[in-house]
Amino acid sequence: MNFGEGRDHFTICSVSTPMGYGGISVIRVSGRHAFEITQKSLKKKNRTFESHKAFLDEFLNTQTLKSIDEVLVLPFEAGKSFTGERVVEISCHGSPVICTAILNELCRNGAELAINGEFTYRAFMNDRLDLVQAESILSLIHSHSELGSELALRQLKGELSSKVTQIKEDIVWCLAHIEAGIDFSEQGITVVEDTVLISKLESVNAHFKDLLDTFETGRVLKDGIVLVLSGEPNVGKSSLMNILLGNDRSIVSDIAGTTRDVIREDLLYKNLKFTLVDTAGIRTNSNDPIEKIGVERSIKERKDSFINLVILDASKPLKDQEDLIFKDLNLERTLFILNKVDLLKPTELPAKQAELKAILGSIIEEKPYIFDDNSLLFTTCKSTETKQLVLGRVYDYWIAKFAHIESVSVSSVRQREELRQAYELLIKVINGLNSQLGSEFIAFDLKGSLMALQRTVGEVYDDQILDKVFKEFCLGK
Ligand SMILES: Nc1nc2c(ncn2[C@@H]2O[C@H](COP(=O)(O)OP(=O)(O)OP(=O)(O)O)[C@@H](O)[C@H]2O)c(=O)[nH]1
Ligand SMILES: [Mg+2]
Repeated sequence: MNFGEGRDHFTICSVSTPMGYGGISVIRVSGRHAFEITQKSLKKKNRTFESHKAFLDEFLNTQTLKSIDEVLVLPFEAGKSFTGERVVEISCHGSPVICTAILNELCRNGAELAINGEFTYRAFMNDRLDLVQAESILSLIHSHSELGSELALRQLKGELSSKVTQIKEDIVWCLAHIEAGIDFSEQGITVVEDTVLISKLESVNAHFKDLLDTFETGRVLKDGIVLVLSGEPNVGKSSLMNILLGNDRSIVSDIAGTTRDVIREDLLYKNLKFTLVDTAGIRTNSNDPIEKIGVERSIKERKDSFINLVILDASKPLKDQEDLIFKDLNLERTLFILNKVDLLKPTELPAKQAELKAILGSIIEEKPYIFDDNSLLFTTCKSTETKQLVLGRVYDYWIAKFAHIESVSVSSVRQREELRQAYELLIKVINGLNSQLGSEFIAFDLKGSLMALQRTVGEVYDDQILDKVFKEFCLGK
């Protein structure tokens, strides 16, 4: 069954605040009969339900005629509510017992219990918001940081949707002219020159590319920054993890191979969520099967990180490092940390830096690697200032390199996939125009691109997509 199938005519109800004990709870009722259903259980009969005007009343059990609670009732007329239908919000005292009793009563009066996301689904169906905005509500509820919720709010206000709409309008203009050109071709009339179409579509594509490039930013704001700490055993990965977190989450010892498994912990820094991942020390000469599994996991984790923090022991010759430490490393996203500098004299640091550059130069022969000074940091876990040093560098340099946190961004995989499809079809269209491909073929691809854009905002949709989007919502939303 598809989302909400056959339920359109139901008046639905649900608790919209978390189920638990608190100051108040809010129960939402939405549908054509929301006012009548609520009225049936109110003590005062024949109330006028005026939109946006709250009133106090007693909510009764209609069978026993006993009062369930004193409630504040806030009606919304159809067209003036979140769902677009008649809505009543009932604020009662925050108790699961009271909420359940009120829900039972509403159901007895003719309402149905809502399913997850059904209120937002109705808002979408009644054109109160588009699919991007519906998804942003989910992001807003689940965002882990202030910056994440800012992005979601900007999307909810329609910033991303309006960018998509601008692109769509340009494509519609081109499509209309191409189709008119097909109609008039027999009379030998040229409606628009190909050069005009090409230049218009190329400028559309440039905007498009910028929008697609924001995906990483969107993910960073929505899901946070994953930092994976890897390196040989005993270099101080777990010590650094603890310093960054400000607590003793990982076990630290001078025994090589202390950390066996992957340890994850979140922290907030400058309103962004970071996920730190401590891993088992990478070495190849161990016969311990459990440690070997740990090493495999460390290497896998590095592939999924936003930034790799590769920790090296600065007090030892760097040339003795396992080659594996540098293998399959995405150098564009690697910050080398030379730890334990407290064991070195400050005068020794430049030589260490040169040593690392030489190693990287010799190991990464196939791809010439330009060593950037921002890719290296000297640290000691003996100092608490190390936290600011590491996170500051990641934030100021690395995040700025890959994410533009001020811009509106695409944040869901679904949106990105639809937009990418639209973008690729547009490139095909431009190539077709450049090689004088028949107008019918060009129009076909341009329509495909337009459809993908319409799917992005939900102007056209398939039920499976709606199912996926709305089932992620919590009950009462
Ligand atoms: N002098 C000094 N010792 C450090 C520093 N950082 C860590 N250590 C010590 O180095 C040893 C190993 O530290 P860990 O943090 O457990 O190292 P690890 O990289 O997590 O090691 P494994 O879990 O075995 O892979 C401990 O005795 C730490 O106290 C540092 O900056 N300076
Ligand atoms: Mg460790």
